[in-house]
Amino acid sequence: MLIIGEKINGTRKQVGDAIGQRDGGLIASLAHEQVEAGADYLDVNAGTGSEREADDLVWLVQTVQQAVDVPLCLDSPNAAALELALKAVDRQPMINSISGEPERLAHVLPLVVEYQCPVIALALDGSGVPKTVDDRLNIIARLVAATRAAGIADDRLYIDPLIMAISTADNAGLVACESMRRIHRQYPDAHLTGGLSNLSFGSPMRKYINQAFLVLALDAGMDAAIMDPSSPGITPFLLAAEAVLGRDRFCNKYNRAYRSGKLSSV
Ligand code: THG
Repeated sequence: MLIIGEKINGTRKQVGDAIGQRDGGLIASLAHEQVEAGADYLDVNAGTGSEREADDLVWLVQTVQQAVDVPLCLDSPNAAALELALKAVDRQPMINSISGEPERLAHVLPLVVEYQCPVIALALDGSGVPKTVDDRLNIIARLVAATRAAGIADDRLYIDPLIMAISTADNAGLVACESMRRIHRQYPDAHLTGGLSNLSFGSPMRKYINQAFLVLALDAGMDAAIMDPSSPGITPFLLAAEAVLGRDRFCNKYNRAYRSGKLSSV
């Protein structure tokens, strides 16, 4: 599983305040914490579409890059902010995201082509949150038609079914898993991602829900998760589930983690 660390997100109060005050220390510590816990990419999200978003995102990029060496997942619907962030990165990032929203597709897709980077394709269009699995598949079909027409190979796509919270829709986990299964069958070369902890928004003891969902999502074909790798207990769970599902050759990763003491801190 490719791990995209979720914690540098301006919609979280503490991070939003740090961005506003240009408090690089807090951002650097979140970067270190997630990389030490196994993040392959760090998601950077400045917050909610303010006029300052471009400045904020570029500052986040610079601050995170000074702290750690992993590539970034540039999380913004705003093409102008993404473009400035793309100019500021040291190593090839992932773009988060394109969607079926016409404006966003028209402005962000050319950046994906120009910078040749991997991109998250989100099952969202202009008509609100898709309700059913079919709605999601229809949006993704239109998006994949657009990326293919732009010459983007399917294996550069990280398709995201748009994971919702079980506290507001009790079938949200089922819809996410079924969508991933069908996307995987239909686009076998594409990757599958999503915001793992979206599912537990509004629930108590979120880590248990995140852990259960991680296992089911892995089984449904997810191979890249936007998640918090520093959440207590999640890493042993992830490694064990990968081994159980035959996605850890000779159980090498699991055994190595055991030998280096990473399985003992549940
Ligand atoms: N798809 C894509 N990008 C995304 C999302 C997605 N980016 C944003 C979001 N969803 C994923 N990132 C987060 C970041 C933080 C949280 C949830 C999703 C969150 N954090 C809790 C907090 O701030 O306290 C702690 C989480 C926990 O308790 O486990 O909720 O869906 N493409």
